[in-house]
Amino acid sequence: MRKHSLDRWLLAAFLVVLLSSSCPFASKKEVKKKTNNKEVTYDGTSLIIDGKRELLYSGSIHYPRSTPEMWPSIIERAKQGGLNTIQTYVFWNVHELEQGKFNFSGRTDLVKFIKLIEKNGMYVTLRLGPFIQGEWTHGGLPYWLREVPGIFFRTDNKEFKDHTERYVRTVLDKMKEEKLFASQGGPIILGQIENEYSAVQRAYKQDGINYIKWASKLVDSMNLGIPWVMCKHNDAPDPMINACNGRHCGDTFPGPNKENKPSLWTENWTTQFRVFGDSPVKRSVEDIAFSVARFFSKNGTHVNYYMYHGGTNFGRNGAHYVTTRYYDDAPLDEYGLEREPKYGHLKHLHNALNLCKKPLLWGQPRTEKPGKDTEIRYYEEPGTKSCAAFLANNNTEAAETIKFRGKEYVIAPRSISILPDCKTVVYNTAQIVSHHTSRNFMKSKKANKKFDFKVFTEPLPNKLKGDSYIPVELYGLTKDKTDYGWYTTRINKNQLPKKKGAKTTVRIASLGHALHAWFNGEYLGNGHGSHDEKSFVFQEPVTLKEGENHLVMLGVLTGFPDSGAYLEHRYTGPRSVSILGLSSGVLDLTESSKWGNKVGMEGERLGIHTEEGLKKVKWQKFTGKAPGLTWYQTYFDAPESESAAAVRMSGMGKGLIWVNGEGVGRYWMSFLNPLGQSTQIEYHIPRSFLKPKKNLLVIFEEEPNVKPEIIDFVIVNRDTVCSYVGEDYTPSVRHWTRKQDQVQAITDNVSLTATLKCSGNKKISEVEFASFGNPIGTCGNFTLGTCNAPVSKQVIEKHCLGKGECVIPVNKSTFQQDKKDSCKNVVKTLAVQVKCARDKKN
Ligand SMILES: *[C@@H]1O[C@H](CO)[C@@H](O)[C@H](O)[C@H]1NC(C)=O
Ligand SMILES: *[C@@H]1O[C@H](CO)[C@@H](O)[C@H](O)[C@H]1NC(C)=O
Ligand SMILES: *[C@@H]1O[C@H](CO)[C@@H](O)[C@H](O)[C@H]1NC(C)=O
Ligand SMILES: *[C@@H]1O[C@H](CO)[C@@H](O)[C@H](O)[C@H]1NC(C)=O
Ligand SMILES: *[C@@H]1O[C@H](CO)[C@@H](O)[C@H](O)[C@H]1NC(C)=O
Ligand SMILES: *[C@@H]1O[C@H](CO)[C@@H](O)[C@H](O)[C@H]1NC(C)=O
Ligand SMILES: CC(=O)N[C@H]1CO[C@H](CO)[C@@H](O)[C@@H]1O
Repeated sequence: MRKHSLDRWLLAAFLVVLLSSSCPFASKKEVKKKTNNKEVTYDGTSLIIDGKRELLYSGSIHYPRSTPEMWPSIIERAKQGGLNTIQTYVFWNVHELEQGKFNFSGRTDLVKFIKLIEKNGMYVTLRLGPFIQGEWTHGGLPYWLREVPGIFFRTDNKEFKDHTERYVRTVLDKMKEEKLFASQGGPIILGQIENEYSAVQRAYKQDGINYIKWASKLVDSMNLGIPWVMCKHNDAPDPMINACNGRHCGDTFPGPNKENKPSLWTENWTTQFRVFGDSPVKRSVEDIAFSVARFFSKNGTHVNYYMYHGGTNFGRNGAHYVTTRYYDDAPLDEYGLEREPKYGHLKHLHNALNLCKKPLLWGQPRTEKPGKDTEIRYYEEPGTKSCAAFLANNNTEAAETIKFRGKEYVIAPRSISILPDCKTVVYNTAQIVSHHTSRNFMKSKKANKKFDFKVFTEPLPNKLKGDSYIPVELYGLTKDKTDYGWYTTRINKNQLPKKKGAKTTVRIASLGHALHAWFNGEYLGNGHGSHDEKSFVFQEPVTLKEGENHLVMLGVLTGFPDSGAYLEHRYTGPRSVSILGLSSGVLDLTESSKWGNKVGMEGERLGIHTEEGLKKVKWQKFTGKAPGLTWYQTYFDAPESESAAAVRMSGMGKGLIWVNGEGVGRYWMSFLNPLGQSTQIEYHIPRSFLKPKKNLLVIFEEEPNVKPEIIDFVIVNRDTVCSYVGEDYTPSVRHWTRKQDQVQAITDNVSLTATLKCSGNKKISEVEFASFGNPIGTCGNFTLGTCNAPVSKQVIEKHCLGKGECVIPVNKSTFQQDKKDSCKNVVKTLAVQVKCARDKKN
């Protein structure tokens, strides 16, 4: 049976190839007729859903990186941002934590997540794995898989394929049972199997090719009525669609590997994920808008923002060294709030592209290159007036004038203007007319009482059992149950003649990730690697005493690795340990001593991060000073208001946080970036973790002498709202609509305006800055330039105070500069910053 329907699918695919290659326009018209076939198909132009072509604006949102309580708001905001598709990975290791025991409930309720998306009238792209990378611990593979005898991940290996098939079928059968595939009337339109495989295929040679063919056949043979993509895998076997991941797919993507496959962009990085210790980097929305416009100008019909909402790596979910906050710089920030203008400017871009939909999907592409840095790409539908153009200026320094169909257009430096009728500019990628916001962390009044910390310090083991001659590998020791593994050994001084005058030193070479060491019960200190250079050497002077000496090491993980070939064969933890400065030279303890081991902390074993577990140890009053490896606990009331909440870990070193037993994540304040700052200070506590009063905060801190009294709770808002609009900008795309082949203004006064908008029911309570002139800076930090219209502030106050949203015309007469302009040659910009607040009366 299966064989038979596979043939049918292949035949259908073959027919599409045939039609689209021999007679492209006939085939394009063909699909206009609505058929009963609800299967999702595709051709060289686009995906065809329920018989209709679509331009797809998709955003990645990962269900385990927020809470079910946050999902509705995040998905609605994504929809408001102009997305019509949500893409998520399926995280194998959250669903099958223990072999054979699948869990799809609570925080891992994938079906609920997909149904919420469906409720919002959006589509879903499911990226199944088995391997997902995604800065997720172990790239989404369950730990136990690593211990399956004879296993090699992601290659033609029976054990891996058997477990993968079981997982894939479990997930896909579940989706099918719930009728979630488009062919069943559900929202899932596209699937992805494997992930960025090109990156590792070479390592596996022919076995890699066999594996990918097998994976492709596996999902294909399930006849789910959706196409499958393989991203960053240019030679994806048919019928898998090869898709692009990257920042500039409009330029880097060689295109589909068959004429009948559409051009899809599955990961357009909205920023870069952050690791502890790295320098801050951001990706500007102008750059994202430029590359998305470019991709759609070059046959692209699907873009996916990776991430649209990054969220939080709760608990120990992050991959090695990855920060707990994930892609906070995405259009929706970690807390699910619109990061403006990234959110709004992309929303406008989607509006502009939608105005071009008909020519993009039905027209023929043409290109002209009028200058070195300029390019015209347009689509015309033969026999109609339908036409859309993209005018691109790739010069980063200067504006360029492009002449197109008898009209001249000035295109800002490195930008693309979109003309949905080949006449009217409705959008320019570099001119942001949507508002800006700046995020505020406000110290909570309610949560920050004087905390009464209690402490419990982990006992230091020194004679653990074990007979390994080398310190055992740390991933295998901890088995993803904890970040911590103990190592102890004994050295007998009497057997170690010391070199005269030389200092004895213990030297530990570690493969990662971090380490603490003690000698004869005394703390020697700690060391760590980084995401790019995991291994490090820790070296400290020690004093040997007569008889037995004890060396204790604590190997610390920051998550499992998530990329590269042979992931099942990664090693980490302390590797070689030696004593230097002996008359015998260097004593290699990895050969002359036996090592004892213990997995995890006592506190973890007893579960003292929970209310019940708490009682199992004796807590002491915190007196202002504590050694490392100490647990801290206290109670706090929920921060006021309904805004998102976070805890600022100032004063602390490195460890883990729980609130009411829920894992908030790993924190690492002491790993400073090159600017000397902690990489992440605030740690998100979802509201669903909190109750109104008496919330239990438990912290496990690795380092000594920290200052928990400095910790504070904050509420998060984006109540600082700004606008920054140049008088030469293109008015908002919202003025326009499309009627057949014409682009029409919705109003007859299309003029340039700046908009300010408060979130929630808040109102503009104060104008903090306003200048029509040449102000400088960014939202939260504007300063006056050399040119300023003195009435600026009054004008804004008149337009905006007391309103939830206001629109300000951006032109000279608004700011009374028609005659008395003191700097006539300056192109003016309006910069405004206001504060939003809840109306006191309500
Ligand atoms: C499934 O996972 C949820 C967390 O999302 C957890 O609360 C629940 O106990 C798990 N169920 C089982 C049967 O393990
Ligand atoms: C876009 O598709 C057309 C065929 O419809 C092809 O001729 C052209 O080369 C493609 N352009 C790009 C940039 O891939
Ligand atoms: C645009 O300019 C960049 C350098 O700024 C260059 O790498 C790229 O190839 C240019 N693209 C085109 C299409 O000219
Ligand atoms: C156009 O003008 C009218 C009245 O002057 C005003 O109410 C409306 O908001 C304006 N529309 C736009 C898009 O500026
Ligand atoms: C504010 O802007 C000025 C110059 O525009 C800059 O020197 C300063 O570092 C900025 N301050 C902050 C906190 O960003
Ligand atoms: C400038 O703004 C005023 C409102 O302040 C409006 O009446 C006028 O039409 C605008 N002028 C132009 C040229 O857009
Ligand atoms: C995951 C991945 O491939 N990331 C790449 C994103 O792009 C930057 C530069 O464009 C690369 O340095 C990263 O390796």
